[in-house]
Amino acid sequence: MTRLVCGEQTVDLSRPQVMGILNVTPDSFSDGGRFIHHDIALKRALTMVAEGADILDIGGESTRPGAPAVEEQQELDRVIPVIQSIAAELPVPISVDTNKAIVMREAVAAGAGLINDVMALQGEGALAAAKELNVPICLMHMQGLPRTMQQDPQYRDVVADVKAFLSERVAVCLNAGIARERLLLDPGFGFGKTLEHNLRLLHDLDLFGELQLPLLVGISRKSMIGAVLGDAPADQRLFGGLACAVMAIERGAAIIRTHDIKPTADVIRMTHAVMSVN
Ligand code: YH5
Repeated sequence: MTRLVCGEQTVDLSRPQVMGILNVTPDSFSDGGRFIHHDIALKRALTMVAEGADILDIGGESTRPGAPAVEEQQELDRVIPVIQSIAAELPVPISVDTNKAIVMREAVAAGAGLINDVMALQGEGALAAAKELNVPICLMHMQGLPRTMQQDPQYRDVVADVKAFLSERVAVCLNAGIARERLLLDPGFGFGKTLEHNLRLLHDLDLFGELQLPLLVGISRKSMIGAVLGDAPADQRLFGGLACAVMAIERGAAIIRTHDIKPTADVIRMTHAVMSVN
């Protein structure tokens, strides 16, 4: 049985886990201005855990295509107080969705037990920070940078190229002294990928098993679902996202990152029950 040690908390990887997305950006938990209502964020966290979230992923920077970069201090101001209050109130592993070394350090000091980095520790000082912090790290693949990544992404072979990138980042981490047991991998759905690239990655997700590390998959509400379902808006992507979650788990995914906790938790339990028949 594999257990990820996330500071005070642990994550049981012998069954698929639900990572709930808690965005702490001005479009969520704010009055439209820059003030974040921490009490509302904490209530949302409580609901997410009650609905079946095994991990909460807290992010203060929008990495949606075209989103502006968030300044360091602003990201800290958004994310740290929320991590502190959730860590104090709830016995749930907290993941911090950031690519900045200073945010990683302060988040772990505030109670985060996992680093989720869409830049796979390529940011300035991120590798050294992650090594010292001694928590698990999710290394995600992205081609390009959020502002421009959806402008004509190209691959020789998307599965082979993404695998090669992740394999290289694992080697860099091992070289830096990060234990292999601390690493998780994510192909980065939607990050510098066309619809065809995303469909291929999910179709062939089992090939990432060769890397022999737990796989995290985030497809929830992403535009690949909207595109397949005839330009469905974000609030009409739930069932498409659940189909993707089932397929990801069948192909070996260990953690599903989602906005939709209860439906995803049910779908995961059902899929796992059938997969456990011997
Ligand atoms: C991920 O896949 N994604 S932030 C656009 C959407 C919907 C959702 C409406 N952080 C991932 O969730 N971390 C993000 O269209 C992530 N894996 C990991 N590990 C983007 C996001 C989203 C973007």
